[in-house]
Amino acid sequence: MKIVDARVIVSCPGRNFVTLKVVTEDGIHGLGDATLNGRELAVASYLTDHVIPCLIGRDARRIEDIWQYLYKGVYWRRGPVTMSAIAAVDTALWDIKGKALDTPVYNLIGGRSRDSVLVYGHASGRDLEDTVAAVATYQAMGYKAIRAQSGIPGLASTYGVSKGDLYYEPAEKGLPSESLWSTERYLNFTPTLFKRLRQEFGDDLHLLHDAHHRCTPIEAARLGKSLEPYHLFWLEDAVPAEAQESFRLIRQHTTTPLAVGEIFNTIHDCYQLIQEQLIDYIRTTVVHAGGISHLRRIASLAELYHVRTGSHGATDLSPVCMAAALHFDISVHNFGIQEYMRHTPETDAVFPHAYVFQDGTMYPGDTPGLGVDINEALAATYPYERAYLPMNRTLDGTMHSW
Ligand code: EZ4
Ligand code: CO
Repeated sequence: MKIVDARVIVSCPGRNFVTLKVVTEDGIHGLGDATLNGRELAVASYLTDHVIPCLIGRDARRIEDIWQYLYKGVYWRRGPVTMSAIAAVDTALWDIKGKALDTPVYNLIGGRSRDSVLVYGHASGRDLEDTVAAVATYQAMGYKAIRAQSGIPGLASTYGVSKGDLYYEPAEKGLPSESLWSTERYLNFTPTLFKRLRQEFGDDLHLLHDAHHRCTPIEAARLGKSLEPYHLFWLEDAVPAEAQESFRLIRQHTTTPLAVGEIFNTIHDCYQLIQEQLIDYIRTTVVHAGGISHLRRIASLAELYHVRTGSHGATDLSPVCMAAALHFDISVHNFGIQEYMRHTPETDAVFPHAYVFQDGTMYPGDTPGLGVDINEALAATYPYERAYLPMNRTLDGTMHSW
């Protein structure tokens, strides 16, 4: 089953997506997401200029060999650009294998371990009251797990807070904007928010929170400790995670469950966190951590240490990644939760898919392969538009961790 064609499709149906389409001599095609927020064209070039020429003529059935060929066979290993490109190839090959064998991808990777996949949605508001209302809206939509982010008193804008509608897209067209940040104000306000949410919604609703890598370890420890009475499902990205040992300090001070890893690319970024049991959830994703094949290796290591999966699923992870994530989630034993930020109707029209949301959970569908496709003609009507996430400075103008 030779690969006869592969091409990269860049499209902007509301936000930029990079999609790899691989075609075999039998006429089967597979898709892989290769979107790297704000650096999309780097991955597109990596694939088009350096990977695709080496793929043509290879046997699409040899997923593991092709993964190792693109990883071990190349001098430059790891990094988000490389690993997103490898992920796209790997995902497309699993899609092809499923179609060739006429079965959903989850059946190729152990079969279903559960009936459906628990997901969490993003509720946010400009202030506390607004956030309470947003959580109520998500609960009414059926969500059993909700991430709550709020504007902070004294700060003009806060990352993660929607401008008010369901389809929140954090990347902004044009050059990056800059926001002002104060960890002190954030740490003073956040326990008040969760106290109120527990009063309002009771104990059963799962509440999550994302600190977006903005605290130092001791600040994160204080945050985790101050949130303990409100028993969060998790506190995400409490610190920038280049230094895995930062989590030792946080762990010594708090029982709030910790999640990290949406920007990790390989098992090498998280094996220490997992083996020392410094985290509870690993957030690596199909698209940014080397595809379904590598994500399964991370999950297998995590399972040994009681760490569960909680893959990133923001809007910059395309419906192709979302479909692949759901096949992974439903099959892997130590699944925890899946992030699910709804894509816009424009995006969903470009990527018709079999997965569905119902009662706070998702199901990947039973279509052979991943159950997702791309409408190339429609994709072509949305050309690439430069866009970035906002940046962050402290109140005195110093650049702060993203
Ligand atoms: O900042 O997807 O958990 N979700 C998040 C997202 C990320 C963006 C980065 O590309 O943190 O909003
Ligand atoms: Co996050």
